[in-house]
Amino acid sequence: MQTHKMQQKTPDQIIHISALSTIVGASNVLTEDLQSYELDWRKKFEGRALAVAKPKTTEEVAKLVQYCATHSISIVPQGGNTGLVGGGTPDLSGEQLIINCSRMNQVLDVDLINNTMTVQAGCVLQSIQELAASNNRLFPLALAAQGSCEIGGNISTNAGGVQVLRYGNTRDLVLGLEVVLPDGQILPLLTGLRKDNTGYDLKQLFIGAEGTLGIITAAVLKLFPKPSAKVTAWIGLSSVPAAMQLLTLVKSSHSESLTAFELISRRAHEIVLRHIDGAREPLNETHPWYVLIEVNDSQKQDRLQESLSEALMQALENETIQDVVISQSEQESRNLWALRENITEAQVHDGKNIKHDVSLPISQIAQFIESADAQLEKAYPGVRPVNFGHLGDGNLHYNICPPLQGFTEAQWMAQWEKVNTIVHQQVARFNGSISAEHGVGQLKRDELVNYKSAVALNTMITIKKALDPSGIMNPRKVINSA
Ligand code: FAD
Ligand code: 2HG
Ligand code: ZN
Repeated sequence: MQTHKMQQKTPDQIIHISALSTIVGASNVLTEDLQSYELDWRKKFEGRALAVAKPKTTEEVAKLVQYCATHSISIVPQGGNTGLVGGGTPDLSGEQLIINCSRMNQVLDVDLINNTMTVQAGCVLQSIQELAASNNRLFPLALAAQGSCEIGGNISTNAGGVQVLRYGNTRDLVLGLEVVLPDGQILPLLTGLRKDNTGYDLKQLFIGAEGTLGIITAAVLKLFPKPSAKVTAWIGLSSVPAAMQLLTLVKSSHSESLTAFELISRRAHEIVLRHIDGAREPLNETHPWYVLIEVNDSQKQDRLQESLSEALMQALENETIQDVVISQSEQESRNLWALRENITEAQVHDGKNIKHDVSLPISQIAQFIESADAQLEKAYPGVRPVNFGHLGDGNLHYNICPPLQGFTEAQWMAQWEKVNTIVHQQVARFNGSISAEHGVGQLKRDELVNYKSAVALNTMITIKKALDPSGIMNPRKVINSA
């Protein structure tokens, strides 16, 4: 990786860095080799920061923010830096302070009667899942970046992932929060109460705010019973309408046991087979579409396996589906999941693509795909949509690769806005949203004004100005409030 030398600092900046160092310790204010903080996961957004401060406690965060507020220094909160919309990347000014929460990784409490876990914001998602499991509980937020994303980042993006169908988005998994406001005050909402109607539910403002309203320092998370049985199936189908029919069928046969219903196009699957070591074709023949289903429950493993087999045999008989393999062990389940979860990583190796993270009424998905495919083909003959996503939630990752000939990577990236416009106009036509789960960040900020009502945008700006009148907290992310 290319290293970046420290930019020449002005006398004022040197004073700031020294003052910040007295708050968190000199070794926790980084000013050199910042690329892993200044560049986003996809290498699409890159900025230059004044420094990266790495606090350990809420009090340190509060002092850092107070200092920044007093000296008009803009702040970019950051967790694991796996975000896909540039929300955690600073601008190019070299004047913004990244406050990275990774050292705030303490578990503060596990309450097995209230079924809650209280954690600092820098806890890595996978470590939270593992601690829940070791206590015979489930923390159900799950996504491919779980080994490096942090709960503060998950909450700030209201992350979705692969179990939303059963357990909801991150918003549904948070009972309480502690937040440092843009003036440095600590807002104490760290409660594990399941009922609290004492006025506005303030925590909701910060969930999904992408760090624009304050820095989340800790959270109380909901835990669930750990399922005793889990079955995964990989299914080959001929069309998206067939996948939608299957969704209806499995919802009625397995109702709340259905935790995941993921759609994968043949093109997405081929990319994984091509680029991911150990990836194997699970079915004998190829199919235009695949669905990965997971059901879990507190019944016996063989009973759950039997009931899912029965439902899928019925779907085979009536030709809703063409073929199916059902996991017989935890390892087989993991292998099937790897085929789904590695799509993003495999796409990185396959060349640059133009991403879309859209949500639609589930009933409109097939028509949306047909219509968006047709519009893109008209504009770019031979274009290759790589379609996959959380069909059970109506969430598609409709990522567009260029035609095989005619575009260099740079030329294709230059089409980003035009391709976005074509796709997002179809999203609007079918009453969808241009950001289902990844957020807005800088990637979709300017486009948002075309798809959200003026009243909604103005209400967002009013809230931003009320909480952050000097605009220091992650400025120019999500909305332009200046
Ligand atoms: P960062 O990237 O560091 O930050 C994200 C945003 O949150 C930024 O705006 C940042 O300013 C803000 N922020 C971070 N920490 C705080 C804090 N403590 N207080 C206030 N603001 C803060 N997302 C999904 O929803 N579903 C998926 O299935 C999914 N799969 C992914 C798969 C891969 C391979 C990758 C690379 C990403 C995926 N993502 C997915 C996107 C990403 O992982 C999530 O958005 C994740 O929640 C970001 O967490 P993070 O800690 O990396 O946050
Ligand atoms: C997923 O569902 C993530 O795997 C990433 O949300 C989607 O790469 C993407 O576009
Ligand atoms: Zn996703």
